Amino acid sequence: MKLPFKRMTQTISTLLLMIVSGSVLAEYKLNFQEPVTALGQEIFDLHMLVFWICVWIAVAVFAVMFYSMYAHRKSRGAVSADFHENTTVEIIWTIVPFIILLSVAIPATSTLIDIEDASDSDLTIKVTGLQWKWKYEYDADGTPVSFISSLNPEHKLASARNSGVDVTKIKNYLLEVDNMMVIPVNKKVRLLVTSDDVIHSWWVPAFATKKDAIPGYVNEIWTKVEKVGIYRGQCAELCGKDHAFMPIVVKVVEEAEYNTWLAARKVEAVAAAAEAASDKVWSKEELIARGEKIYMGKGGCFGCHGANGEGVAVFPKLAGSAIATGPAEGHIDIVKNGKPGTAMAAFSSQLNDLELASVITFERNSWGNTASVVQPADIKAAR
Ligand code: HEC
Ligand SMILES: [Cu+2]
Repeated sequence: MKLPFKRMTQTISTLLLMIVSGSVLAEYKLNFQEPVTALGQEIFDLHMLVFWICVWIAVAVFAVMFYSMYAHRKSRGAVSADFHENTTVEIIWTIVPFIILLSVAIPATSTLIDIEDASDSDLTIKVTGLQWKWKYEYDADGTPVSFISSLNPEHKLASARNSGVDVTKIKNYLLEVDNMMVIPVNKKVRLLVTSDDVIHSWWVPAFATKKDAIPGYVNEIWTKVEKVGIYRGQCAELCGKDHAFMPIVVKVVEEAEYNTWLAARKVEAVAAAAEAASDKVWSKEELIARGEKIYMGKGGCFGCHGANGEGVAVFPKLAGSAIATGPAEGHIDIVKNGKPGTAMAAFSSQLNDLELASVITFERNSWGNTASVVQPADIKAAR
């Protein structure tokens, strides 16, 4: 009995300390994030309108209630009225709520129509939720440019129990990605949101943009950001073990900078496709070096299999594992096609042949594993 009570008092005093201490107060802010889109402002204003209507209703109702309890109390000899069916009262309590409802419904409907209106957009980006990262696809004058945006691995590693890292010292903790989504300022950007596995939700509070990413459906939203800057959000739909680790970072830049960025991405995309398609035979070292980057980055393999192949929680270790040290075919098969019904996804849609060969070779030749090298040609043969 004693211990829980002590813990409870400790928790309460810690909470009080947190509220009182200045450093926490500095980050403690009520209400929505400051909107940087006109639509966000509209939603914010609607929210404030409804909020104040609720506040004034509460004030009025409680004022009447407390006054009545005080003024008509029994000790003063108050006797309850016993009238039945008072037409005046009934008309008032029908009309007043009706007016209140109208005053909310009209602005709410107009805002809702604006939220849904993705017409006349300047560009379209496809956003796909994956466990646990986001994929962004752009159209660069007919050339598809796509990349995966995942949590900075250092943040992920720091988040582990006993990591020894003081996460309060990490800037934008768990809100930092390797590849930011980039959009131009003052342009209407249409987003087509979907998912490859479970339901996720793409949410950037400063834009007031949020939409569920549902496998098999393509949902449409739009945003038009009026201020250059970096904005952060998160997946807002509980989507499994690493739900808390799939942040969204959007960099809003001037149009010229956006065009330069997209052009550079286009060159990269063309080069990567050519590289993956070539029949080049890569050295083991080259493949391992590339593979490690994919393991720790784009592939996100370390999130389940551990930075040192040691396995995380229920996910299998790869150091010395039967598949990672066995015949290449089995290893290629599980990484390409995944294992249905488990958390092991099919990576053939996320990684090209060269990337698959690299990450597989890396796993086969790290943490004490010494298995065969896998070339892009081997992956192609297995496709
Ligand atoms: C979301 C968690 C998750 C991620 C991310 C993940 N895996 Fe897996 N992986 C699993 C699970 C679960 C299994 C076990 C499947 C089973 O039941 O056989 C597995 C099995 C494997 C195996 C077979 C291990 C053995 O010997 O049984 C290999 C190899 C593998 N994964 C490679 C990868 C690679 C490469 C990546 C990154 C491109 C990756 N995994 C990313 C969850 C994950
Ligand atoms: Cu998610």
